[in-house]
Amino acid sequence: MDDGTSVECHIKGNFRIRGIRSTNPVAVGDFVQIQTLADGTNWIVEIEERKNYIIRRSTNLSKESHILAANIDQVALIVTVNHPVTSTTFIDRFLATCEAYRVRALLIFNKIDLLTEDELAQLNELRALYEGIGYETLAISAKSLQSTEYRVQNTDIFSLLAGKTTLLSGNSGVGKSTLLNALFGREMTRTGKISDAHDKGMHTTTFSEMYFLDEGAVIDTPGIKGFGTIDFEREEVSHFFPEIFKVGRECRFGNCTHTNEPGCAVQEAIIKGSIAISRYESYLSILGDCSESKYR
Ligand SMILES: Nc1nc2c(ncn2[C@@H]2O[C@H](COP(=O)(O)OP(=O)(O)OP(=O)(O)O)[C@@H](O)[C@H]2O)c(=O)[nH]1
Ligand SMILES: [Mg+2]
Ligand SMILES: [Zn+2]
Repeated sequence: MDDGTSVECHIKGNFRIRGIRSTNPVAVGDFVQIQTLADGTNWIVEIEERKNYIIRRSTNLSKESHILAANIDQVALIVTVNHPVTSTTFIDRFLATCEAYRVRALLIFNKIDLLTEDELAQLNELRALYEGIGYETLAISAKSLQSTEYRVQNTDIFSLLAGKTTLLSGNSGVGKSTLLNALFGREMTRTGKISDAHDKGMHTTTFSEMYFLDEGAVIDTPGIKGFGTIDFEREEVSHFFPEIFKVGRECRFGNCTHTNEPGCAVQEAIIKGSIAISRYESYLSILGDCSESKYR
């Protein structure tokens, strides 16, 4: 409620938002109107227009989409170089969606305390790659944030989140809930173990919840596996990869898809090494989704 208290609300089974087929018609971050009936039950009767939202398909081929959160100022994508491994395809699909919905995205590399020297080198390469494209990145150990000494030496995370509504997202087990608890300095929500056999998270967080800081708010969400992009047109996919878009303006053909056209500046940049192959592969994988959706 406006006064900061919470109430339990019901929602009618057939409640759907115009135009969006989503598994969750009401998402965390939504502003809603509620009505209280004579029996004391509260019902959501209207969802106010969203400033923005982040949406994904649960699997690339599924028709149902899922709204991760609405009315947010930024997304903090929590990623881990290892334990578990976050794939660059996952990162890039997420970032492309943030670009498409015009939401600022930060990349937070977590669990740096667990990384080997080689993995730390990999971390630095990834940070340089994404910083080069224009994304802000941070490397932290959410677990170490529990110690006061580490907290005072690592205040960047606090300044990045202050005064904003931030969605925490990422694969299961990367430490979203651990980070949330560390930010608050106490156990706000449950954290889970990483499975010994697969080095993967176990989906400990099962629903999304918003937590209010003195200034701003943080939304903890369940870990997600794949990230299917929604309704991108083939021609616009490159708009969501800032560095590919920039170079693509030099291509011979205005409608170049940067796949096999002659005079493609993007292909040249990949050969020269100024566009990362991992980013190009992610771009191609989203183009692949677009052609699949045509035959659906
Ligand atoms: N060593 C180390 N372990 C961490 C760190 N952050 C989280 N962990 C551990 O990783 C495991 C998973 O952390 P969670 O916070 O539950 O992960 P999550 O991203 O919320 O996972 P889901 O809720 O399943 O999506 C726990 O055992 C944490 O203690 C870190 O910075 N360093
Ligand atoms: Mg969690
Ligand atoms: Zn091209």
